[in-house]
Amino acid sequence: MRPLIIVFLSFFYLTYGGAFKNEVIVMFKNGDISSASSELKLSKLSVPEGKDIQQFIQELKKRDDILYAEPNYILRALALPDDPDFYNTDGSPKWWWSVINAPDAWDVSTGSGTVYIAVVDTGVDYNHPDLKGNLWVNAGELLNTDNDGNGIDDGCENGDDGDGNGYIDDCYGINALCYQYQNGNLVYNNTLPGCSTPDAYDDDGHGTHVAGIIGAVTNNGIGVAGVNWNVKIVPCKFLDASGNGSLDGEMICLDYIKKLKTDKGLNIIALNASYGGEYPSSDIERTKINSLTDILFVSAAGNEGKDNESINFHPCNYDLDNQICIGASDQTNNKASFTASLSSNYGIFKVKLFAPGKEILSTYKNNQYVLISGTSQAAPFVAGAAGLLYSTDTALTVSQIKDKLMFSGKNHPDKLSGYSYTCNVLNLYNLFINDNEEKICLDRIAHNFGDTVVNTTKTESITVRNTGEVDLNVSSVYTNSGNFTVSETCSGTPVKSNSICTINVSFTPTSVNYYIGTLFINYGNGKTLTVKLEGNGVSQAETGVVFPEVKGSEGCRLSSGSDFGMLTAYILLVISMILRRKIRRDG
Ligand SMILES: [Ca+2]
Ligand SMILES: [Ca+2]
Ligand SMILES: [Ca+2]
Ligand SMILES: [Ca+2]
Repeated sequence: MRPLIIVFLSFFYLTYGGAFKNEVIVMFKNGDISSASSELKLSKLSVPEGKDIQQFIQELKKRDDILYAEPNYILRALALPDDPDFYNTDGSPKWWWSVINAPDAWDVSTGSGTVYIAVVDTGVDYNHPDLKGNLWVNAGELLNTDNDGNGIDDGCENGDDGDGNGYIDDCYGINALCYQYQNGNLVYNNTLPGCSTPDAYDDDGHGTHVAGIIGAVTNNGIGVAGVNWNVKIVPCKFLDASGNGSLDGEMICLDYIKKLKTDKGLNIIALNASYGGEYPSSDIERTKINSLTDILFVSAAGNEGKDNESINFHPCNYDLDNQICIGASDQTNNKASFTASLSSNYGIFKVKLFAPGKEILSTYKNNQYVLISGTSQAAPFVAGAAGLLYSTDTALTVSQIKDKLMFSGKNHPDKLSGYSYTCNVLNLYNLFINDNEEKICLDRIAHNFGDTVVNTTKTESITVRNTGEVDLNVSSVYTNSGNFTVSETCSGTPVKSNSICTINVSFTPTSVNYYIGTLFINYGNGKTLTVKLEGNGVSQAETGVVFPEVKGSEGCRLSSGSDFGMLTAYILLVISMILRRKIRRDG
């Protein structure tokens, strides 16, 4: 594909641009191209200072001795990995790699072994051959001896804190289930439930799957590809062999990751949090996440098909500056359905970006590969993308990385309006370009005004957000029905990136009738987004029903008093990991 595109550009570069150096390649006529033995003589000329490359080419073409003159186009290695499970049987990449345009992104960067990403989860199978090379190993804990010959470095099983960082035998991260907070201290106790190993060995598989999406060893001829071909994954386990954990375990992991960054200097730039639960906002959890300075906390939106604007889903809903919450999309860039009853959670403020999360193939415990669906799978695509972006520019701040991830995504306002803040789906290649596509996202894609008395008016505001990196230009807004009228602040004035404008739509039924209409929003040089409108015209008599007052039930109210011992309450709340549908890979 790529060579064909380059030929195309060489004919149409005046219109289409294309990447080239400020140099011109010329082919001379005196090379006698009719002679098969003759070499075609080429020369590379720098464009003279102050001269436009197109002008320079036109001048060269007028010379009698020059046959062709063209810009010196930049060609890149066509990075496609050799991992067999990167491809479908027909040779095309798996859909999720195509949707996020990974092959083009990998021409720019395949990651860096000096970039660290934390996976706080069920652990990681650190013996998996498709992960091992991309896992961080705590060298300070190793003794490089194996006196009992069991294949495990003695430093990883001698019960000593070899590097003095406060954690026993943490060669491959820690298992937070082996620790408990006592009087402000963290105490190690290997008899605690779930403490099968002191390190973050994965006895479930979920964390291993997440880690493979972020950074399976790629182009190694086996298994799957990862967003980063090179990266260092730092695991911390707080979810048990059933995928369940609690807030105290999560806090132990967040402390551990923070210490590795501040005390050991590991360049951890993102933390993947593919877990969550419906529980009230926790000041402790919020404070700890917020204290992860210079680390992007990537959380999953949840798998219950719920609106996170109306439920307490945490940690997604903290919506902190150093946090980004991710929904799951499918092959068609729609909000993903996982089963008949389960689908991605959503939210017009809380869920910032969508990423692939349906039947994703990745690494699994015990040297396996499996397909799993969920927002647990979507989040690590984004955590991985943060690492890939950072690998090309280590001056980027967390806030810059977050903005780039959000606003460089591929815009699908017809599918994701009402479901996310940006209506964008992660796009790896766009991370590396100045993306000048105009993007839009509405807070809904349809509105029903309901019963409305004839010849009265109901008005509803629709919020339009610019979710691209350039100004949004709305050229016109109108409806196709006189019963739906518009007043708006969008057209005529450019809307800045991440800013909003408002469209007020009014419904005035003129008879007892059911009305439908369409709102048209024209933007971005020829694009149109439509909103479905409906309303029911009723007579005054039909609306005369008086509803009885409904009183809240005292018994159902949640106590929020501090004397209740909220920390204890939270710790008792089970945080379950976000998934549960596993599909064993055939063969
Ligand atoms: Ca040993
Ligand atoms: Ca240690
Ligand atoms: Ca040790
Ligand atoms: Ca591989």
